[in-house]
Amino acid sequence: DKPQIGVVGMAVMGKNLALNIESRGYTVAIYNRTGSKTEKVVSDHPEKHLVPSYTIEDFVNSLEKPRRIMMMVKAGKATDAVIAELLPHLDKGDVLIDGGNTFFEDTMRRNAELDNSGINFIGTGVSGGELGALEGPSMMPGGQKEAYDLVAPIFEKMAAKAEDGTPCVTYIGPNGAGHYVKMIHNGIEYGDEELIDESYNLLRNMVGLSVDEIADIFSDWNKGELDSYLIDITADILTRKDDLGSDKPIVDLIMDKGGNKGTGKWSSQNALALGVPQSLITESVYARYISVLKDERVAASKVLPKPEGKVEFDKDAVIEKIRQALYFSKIMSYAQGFEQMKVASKHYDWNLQFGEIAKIWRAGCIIRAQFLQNITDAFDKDPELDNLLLDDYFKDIAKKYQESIRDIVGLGVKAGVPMPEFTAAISYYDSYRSAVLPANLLQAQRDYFGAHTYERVDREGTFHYSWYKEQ
Ligand code: NBP
Repeated sequence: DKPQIGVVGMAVMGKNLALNIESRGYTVAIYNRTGSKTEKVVSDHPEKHLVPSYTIEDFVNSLEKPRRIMMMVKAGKATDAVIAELLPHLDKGDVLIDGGNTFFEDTMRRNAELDNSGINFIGTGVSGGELGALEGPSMMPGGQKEAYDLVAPIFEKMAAKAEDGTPCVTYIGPNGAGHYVKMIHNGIEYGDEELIDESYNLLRNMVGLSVDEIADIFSDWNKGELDSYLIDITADILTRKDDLGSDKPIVDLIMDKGGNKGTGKWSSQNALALGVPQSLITESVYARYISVLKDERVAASKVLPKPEGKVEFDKDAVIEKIRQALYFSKIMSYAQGFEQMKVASKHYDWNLQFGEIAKIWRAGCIIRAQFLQNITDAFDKDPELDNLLLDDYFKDIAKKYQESIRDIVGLGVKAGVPMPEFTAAISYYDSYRSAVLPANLLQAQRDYFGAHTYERVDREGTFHYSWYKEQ
């Protein structure tokens, strides 16, 4: 049998995806620019139905038609290079898939360019890291619908399965829609991580708990509403000791400089471009940026004073309040993420299905969590829901937990523990629920110095005030 699909790129992700697809009963063609990597995959897995090629032409010719080719190479120039090499050997109707972490605008461009040559192009988000790629990732494919239908049977088999057995993959929309949704997924992932890290910081530096005690708390939290992959791995991380010999928690030996590969920044940049509030993801990006200024922070810690007052609280009560503040903030973050996707869907004409998106994030991906079922339910009840906060379940949580986050933000500020995302969460909530904001004064200022005009609340039209005329 000719291979039903081929994978280009035999680094960790491509290799594991190829093995995953093979394990679902397919023969998989494999190719890598550096041939030794391809050889190694085959020699490490002699029993697998893998068909290696060492030239791009042989690789393309080895495939069943219409060809399905999945690229798992470094996003950016490498993707363009691989497309340019493949293109002369492809036929109309073939389906090229980019599974890299590609910027969605690149996918829109490539989709349009390839469409002109009759080649289908699917840009798909793949989440779940190395293990997800091997055992079943969450996948967010976008491109020509008829092309997706040609790969759907394979994608559905290779994707993670939610508890109800549904594969964590669905057609997201045309051109860049899949990579866009993956970008928002990653932005939300940044936000989730920062919220957990702020909670840890409060437990450690305000409540004064040990790393072991905090590990137990996260373990407990993982049994309730916060049940999620990221809380689970955090609890595990906090139990781990130094692997180089001391008995210290490993977390105390890891340098506090946060890295990033840009997807959080892309989400924030896009939110700014579309005019959507996205303060939580953005604060989580900034939190990484300020963490990198380690030397400056160390110097500043010696000259800038800490708060003088002491904070007082009941320990058990404050731990529960931090849990509630975390869940409340997580809901604000997802409310903003889905709001951004709603605006993007209209702007780029994608017709995104938000309930389906929440559904495919229930398993396989890094943000998998029990509460995604609540988001799915909310959009099932009302596909046109303006904001998650208006759904009964989320409205009720906000009502029950808002006092806790107010208390925690108050205490944290008084204790001098930075909580940029908690603070952004309660500010967003208060802005969103305010019938009147001080933008009336803002409009007056703009009209005063720049004659930018304003609308009035009591009559139609555009107005300008004679600010420079004596009254
Ligand atoms: P890398 O992102 O490290 O890319 C390495 C692969 O790209 C190798 O196969 C390499 O071939 C190939 N490549 C490069 Br670099 N330049 C090339 C060129 N000019 N022409 C042809 N091939 C080229 O691999 P990865 O970590 O497996 O990730 C693959 C994709 O999946 C990336 O887009 C990544 O962002 C995305 N992703 C990664 C994760 C994760 O957890 N790591 C999760 C989800 C998505 P060579 O062997 O010849 O150098």
